[in-house]
Formats: sequence, structure tokens, C-alpha cells
Amino acid sequence: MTVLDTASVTSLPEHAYYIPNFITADEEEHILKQMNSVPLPRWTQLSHRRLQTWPSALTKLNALLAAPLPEWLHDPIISPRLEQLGCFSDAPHKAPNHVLINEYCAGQGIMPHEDGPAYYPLVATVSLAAPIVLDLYEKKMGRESVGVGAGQEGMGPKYRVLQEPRSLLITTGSLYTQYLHGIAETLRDDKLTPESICNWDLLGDPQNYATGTYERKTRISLTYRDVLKVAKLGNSIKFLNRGK
Ligand SMILES: O=C(O)CCC(=O)C(=O)O
Repeated sequence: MTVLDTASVTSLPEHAYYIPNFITADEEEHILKQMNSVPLPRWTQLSHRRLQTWPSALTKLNALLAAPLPEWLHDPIISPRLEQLGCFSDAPHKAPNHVLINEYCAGQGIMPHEDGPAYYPLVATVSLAAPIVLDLYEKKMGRESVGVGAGQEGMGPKYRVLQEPRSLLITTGSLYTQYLHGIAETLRDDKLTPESICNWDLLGDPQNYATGTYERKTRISLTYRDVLKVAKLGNSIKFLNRGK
């Protein structure tokens, strides 16, 4: 049995994997320090969270300009940990080439959405600093109903995943293509029980949630993906000059 087999969240549609304590507290502190020492313009301030995009945002054609990730996002998460899991071994570039850093203060979240076709359909999310609940919504078929109602009153999520600080969550397969994911804008996550949290039996410290609730604190996520289209800068310059 592989490490991924033991990390499978079996109550979810295929596939999700959850590994608590994927990085150490020292590694978490180092990444947070690096993240906070980048120049302020590296952050994009959105209305409900702020965001860093590494190595850069995708072009209008959903391509990534080839560039290495900074070392603090590469080691130890990609090398050696994700490499050891082998989760990107079938991806076109065999490794993630893009990382989004999302920061959510208490009360902030992200609307239910899907990540779409720009990426190989696998996301590896490392959570830092505080826990948070990720909500999963079934995507309705039919253009007019995709995403509509998700997250609205009376239309609760189909599944809930509790992400502890320093944990890894991998989503892929039909969970990537058939479901939306989002994070509620709330000051407190509650109804935390083995029945409502689908990765409860994989949590590192379930006793921290024994009261069934916790007050949100600032939580950071690092989402690792493989962007399918990669443009070499030399080729892009040739392309831009073509019209001259
Ligand atoms: O912060 C998270 O865990 C989710 C982030 C997310 O949905 C995204 O980057 O598309």
C-alpha cells in the first residue's frame, strides 16, 4: 500500500487525499517568513482575500511564461515531499510549475468555483497558520445552472473537508472536474463532527475540534498546479515582434 492509498478520503468521490503534518512547524514558519518578506506589490488585494501568484499570472491564452518557482516554494514541498508521493508523475511537466498563495483573514473566503482546463486536473494544497473548512458542491449539468445556488442559503455543500495547518490536501479526478470548491465567509466554522467532516478519521489532531467549532484565524493556502501551456520567454518575444 502506498502513502497515497492510506491518505485517501474514502467518503469523497474519487479522488481526494489528506495528509496531516505534511510539513513541520519550522518549515511552516520559514515559508510564512519568506511569503511576508516579498515586496508589497507582489500581493494582489481582492475584495475578500489577498493573493500572490508564482512565478507569474497566466497570459490571456492561459499560458505560463516559463520561470522557476522560488526556492522557498519548491523545497521541501515539491522536492522531496510531492516527488516522493508521485502525485504529479502523470502530469505533462511531471511537477507543479505554478503556485497561488491565498490569505484569508477571519470572515474571508472564496466563492464556489472550479479551476478549469488551464491546469492538469490535480491540485495539491498546503495549509498554513490556521485550520479552515473547504466546502464541495456538486456541479449542476446544463449551462444555466452551473454553480448557481452553490453556497446560497438552503443549498449547503455536499461535502466538507477540514484542512489543518501544515496539512496537504490533493484533489483530482472527478472531484476536480465535477465539483465546485469554496470557503465560507464566516468568523467561525462549526458542526465539526465525524459525520459532517469527511476526512475526520485522517485528521492529525481531531481533539482540537472536540467542541465542534473553532473561531477562524488568518489562514494561508499554497495551491500547487501544473499549467498545461508553457511559453518560453524567447519564443514569446519572437511572437510579439512578428507584427513589426
Ligand atoms: O485556499 C484554498 O484552500 C482554496 C483556494 C482555491 O480555491 C483556489 O486557489 O482556486
